[in-house]
Amino acid sequence: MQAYQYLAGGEWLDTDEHLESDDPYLGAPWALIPRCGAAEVDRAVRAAHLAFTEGPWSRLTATGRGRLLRRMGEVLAANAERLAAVETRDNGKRTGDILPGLTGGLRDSFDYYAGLADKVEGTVPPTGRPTILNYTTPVPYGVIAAITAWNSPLLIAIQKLAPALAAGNTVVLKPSEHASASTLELAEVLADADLPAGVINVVTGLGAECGQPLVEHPLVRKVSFTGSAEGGRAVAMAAAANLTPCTMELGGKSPQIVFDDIDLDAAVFGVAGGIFPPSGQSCIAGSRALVHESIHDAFVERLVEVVGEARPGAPTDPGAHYAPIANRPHYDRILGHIAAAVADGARCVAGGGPAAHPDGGDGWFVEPTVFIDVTQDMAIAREEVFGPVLAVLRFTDEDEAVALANDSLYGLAAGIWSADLARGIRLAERIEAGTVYVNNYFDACPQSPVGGFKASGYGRENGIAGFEEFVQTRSVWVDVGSRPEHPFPPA
Ligand code: TXE
Repeated sequence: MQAYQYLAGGEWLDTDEHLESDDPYLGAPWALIPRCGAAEVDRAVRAAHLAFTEGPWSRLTATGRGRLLRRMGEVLAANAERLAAVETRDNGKRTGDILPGLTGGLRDSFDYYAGLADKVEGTVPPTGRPTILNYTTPVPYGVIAAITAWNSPLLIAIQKLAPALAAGNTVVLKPSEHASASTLELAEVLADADLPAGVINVVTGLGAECGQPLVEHPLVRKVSFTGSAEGGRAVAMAAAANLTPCTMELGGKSPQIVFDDIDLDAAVFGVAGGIFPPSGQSCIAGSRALVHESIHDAFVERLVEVVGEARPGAPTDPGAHYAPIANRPHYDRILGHIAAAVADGARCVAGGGPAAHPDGGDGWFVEPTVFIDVTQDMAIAREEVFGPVLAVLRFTDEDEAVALANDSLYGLAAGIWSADLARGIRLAERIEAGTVYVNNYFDACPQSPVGGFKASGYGRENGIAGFEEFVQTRSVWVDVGSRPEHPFPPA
């Protein structure tokens, strides 16, 4: 099996113990990742702190950082095949879904923030004080703890690295124990961009053993977390001990609202395409379909036909309609949600359980599954499955659709399918979600901020907002023309 090391201060290091990482297509371990604890975390954080306070990185100008980021985008694209292959092996994500990002959108992240690095400026507020020069400047935090989830480790890590480094911070990455390999190899690749040692560090291991000490470390100045709401709560509580600020990119239970004026195939293809290709393993997966009463039956009939045409395949196979679930615990979790939905009285009209492995192996495939007769009180309408399971509900008018959409702890994304764009925009203003799609789903780019409302998190990634998460404002008051009076003058 391939044995990985962790990265601290430019050195690749071993741990006494390792964790096995599974290949979900084989249903068997393929790699060993370091089981880091507090000692390894401390070594990585101190290396990041040293790189931030001394050495070449701390002396780089903003333009110099931008130049390095552009180089990072180049080496990312040059190593796209290698990185995509290791991520596919580690979490079963289709290679065809990873590659375009590495040569396109994620490379663009580095270029976008390279360009922004020396464009974010301070201000000179009009204080009205004749002898005072007051100005503000954006100041980097220092060491950023970037904790990521297993479904898209490269995408999630790069969305944090690019703005954090552009702003002048240094980073300690902690990928999920279920899929750490691609992040480790990303750090190896990015070192080819002549990054000074300690700017990017990677520790791997369990949330409680490795993630928690990272969040609690006194030299960590900001936490950027991507994961479940449950994980986010634990991290936010730990960060609160040191009053360390966080950004939280969490889960969702995103609705897709289908009106009776939309072409039926467009609606079915759009809704199915908004959850099933990544087997539902996307934070913004549109896992609730709210369908206008008048087209509900026709919509469901066509949806069942289309979903029935989905074929499982090897994640390296360009023809695979869907790939395995990323890890065994999550595979079991999804099957548990399906069983609970049946027990609650929802009616399964497509899928409903494990899918036959395309080559008869032991990997973890789940059929694209559709439930109808779902009511708002059912868990399948409220809890994030993070799997290929779509809950279909009915509505009769716009107000009911908005009420259903907003009746959720989450508020990450939403889709609106209607031929009436004015209605789409009108509803987008009423839905509690950080991203609303009208007649499309799943799009994203470095220029446009993403993030959640409510239990889906707080803070933003991508765009200028994503850069501003990694700087804090300092205000400086310079007295240029007076001298202090005696503070306690005699009566
Ligand atoms: O999350 P977990 P997973 C969400 C998605 C789903 C979840 C799946 O909606 O809910 O992520 O990813 C570390 N202290 N998003 O299962 O378990 C853990 O080791 C410190 C939303 O990985 O929360 C892992 O590295 N760290 C997202 C990371 O947290 C801890 C897009 C996430 O683990 C910890 C993708 C602790 N106490 C998935 N406990 C979005 N909104 O953009 C766990 N970890």
